[in-house]
Amino acid sequence: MGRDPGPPTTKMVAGAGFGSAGFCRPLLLLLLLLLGRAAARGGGMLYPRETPSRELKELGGLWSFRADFSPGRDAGFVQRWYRRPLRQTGPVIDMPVPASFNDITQDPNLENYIGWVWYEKEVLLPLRWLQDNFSTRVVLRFGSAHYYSIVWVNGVQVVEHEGGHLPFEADISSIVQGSPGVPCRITVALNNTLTPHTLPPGSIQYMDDKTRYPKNYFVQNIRFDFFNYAGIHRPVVLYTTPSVYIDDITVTTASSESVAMVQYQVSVVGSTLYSLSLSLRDQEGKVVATGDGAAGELKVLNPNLWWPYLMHENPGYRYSLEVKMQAQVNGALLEDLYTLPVGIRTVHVTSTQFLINGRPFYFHGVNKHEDADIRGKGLDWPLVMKDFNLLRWLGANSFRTSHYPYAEEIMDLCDAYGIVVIDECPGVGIKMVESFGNKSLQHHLDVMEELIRRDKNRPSVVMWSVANEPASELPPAAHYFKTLIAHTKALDPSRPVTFVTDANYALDHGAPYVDVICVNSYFSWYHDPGHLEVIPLQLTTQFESWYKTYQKPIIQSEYGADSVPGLHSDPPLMFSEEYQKALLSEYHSVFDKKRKEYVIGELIWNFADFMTNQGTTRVLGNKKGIFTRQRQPKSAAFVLRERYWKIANESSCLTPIIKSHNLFLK
Ligand code: BDP
Repeated sequence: MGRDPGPPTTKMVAGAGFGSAGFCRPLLLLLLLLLGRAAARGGGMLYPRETPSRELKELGGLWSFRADFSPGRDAGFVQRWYRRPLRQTGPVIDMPVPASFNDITQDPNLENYIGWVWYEKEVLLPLRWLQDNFSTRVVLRFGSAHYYSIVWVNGVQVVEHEGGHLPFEADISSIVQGSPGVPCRITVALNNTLTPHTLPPGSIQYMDDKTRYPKNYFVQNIRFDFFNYAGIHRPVVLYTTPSVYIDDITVTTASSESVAMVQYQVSVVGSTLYSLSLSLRDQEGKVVATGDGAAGELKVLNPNLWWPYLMHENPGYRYSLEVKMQAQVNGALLEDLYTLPVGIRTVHVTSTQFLINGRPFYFHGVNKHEDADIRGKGLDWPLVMKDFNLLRWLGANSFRTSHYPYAEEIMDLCDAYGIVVIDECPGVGIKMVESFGNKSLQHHLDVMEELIRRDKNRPSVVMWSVANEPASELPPAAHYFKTLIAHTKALDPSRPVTFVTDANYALDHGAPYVDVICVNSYFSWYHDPGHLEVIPLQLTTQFESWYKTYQKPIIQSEYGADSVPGLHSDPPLMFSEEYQKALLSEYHSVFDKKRKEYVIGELIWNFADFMTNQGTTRVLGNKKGIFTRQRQPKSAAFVLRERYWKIANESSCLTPIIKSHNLFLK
């Protein structure tokens, strides 16, 4: 049942790939030398929040920007652009942050650029951050930047980070506190080159046949199906903490109907002499439990549980855990306060069910992408809100963060609205044998560590996905996934772990280690194109083979068909809206039989159309969205909406409430 992935997705780097603007081997060497140096650091990565002891300054807006078009793409390092204002090094343009840089200008060379780009912002810091005898700590934090980042402040390198989609930060106090009143110049060098050991992997291929390609011509090969957008994709902030501060908080929850236990662990950095006190408040502001010390348990009587959307009249209930740290430093009292939203819920997997708070949960949802016109993968609030409104309109209760971690701001809304998440790391397109070696594995372990550090306290996250469609039929996949999944479970024993497969059930070397089988299939699309009549048999066989082999619950983690909006055909032909609808309906009739047994979810591919590399099967991107890239519904969206609301109404004991929500949402 494995799908032939076809030829590698190859991006021809128009203009940027040859001649004087070429990307020569030394640059790749520079990146290869750097890769791996920026391993996951210890400590926490709490989301920056304003509290009585912490201030926040957002650095969004226009930054100076310069792509390094020098032949080796290394002029920025040779000439040390970070040493002076970027505008003094050559021509700069204004670039919005957060956003991908690719689609902002009219320049195709920038759209397809591969190599180092430079960003810069000058900021003035409030004097009070700099004048209190070093008792304030100033931190510079990036929500994400794609792919490899090096950051300088006033010409001093402060952090290096490998990988997009996850946050990184640097304590810059010692640099800025020496010079109050002087603007703080933040310079970022970013490289979007992918190698066999990055996540996702990729490779640069030099085309040396002089009869067919100009000198120095190269392409970047990737084996994943979305555009490799690059830039500073998520918010950049400066925030403060006291010099002794709450570095990390870990919360896990257990509950019965009448009592819940909230286990906590708090780590403090900067001193060993401190005291900690904790209060848990409900949404009315009432303190329901208190505790102290770095680890302990809070007992909550008659808890309000965190329920998924459409499973309760008040989904997404979160308490506030207020953590207060006090320390004596040089005779002065330092106090740090941090408030963490906490949802109380449990997750269990049996051989046929996925249980949330002990009740069977059926995933009726979507796969998404962070993707939109112009901004690419940049966080954009209007788009985020529109997507959540569409999800709820659709009656979707869940999504998978295909194929990388999404912005923390998006995850916050999942927590708040009760949208259940399968949280996927950027392990997509792992197809080459060399991507299963130790170097790749070590990086993958680091990425899981960074992802879990970031999202471990989120009630919406019910399962980790360590990869999408790797070549798990290759023998080295056995050791790779055994190690990776064991590591993930050791980091977080409270959640099930999966990866998403399209391999044949009998050949998959990773499946023995997962808790839930997540399988993608494209019957009557990539296989037997045009033959809708084969779906019932092939899909039934797929489910039965997997279940017989593993006796684990199954999620149909992708299925779908491209449709060009406005293209109609009856009888349905491929790429028409009717074909997309008909294909979904064929799948649905099988899901309806198997969800009475062990199928625990269906996630459509995809929520919305999205940009990919150019290729003969892509029409301005992938068109398998049930919404267009501009978030307008195709006919299939209405089919899915009928279905999701029907399933929600059938499976809930809160039918009257859901019905009234339904009316409201209509
Ligand atoms: C699946 C991939 C997904 C693709 C989809 C497709 O997981 O990333 O976009 O196929 O081809 O195999 O539409």
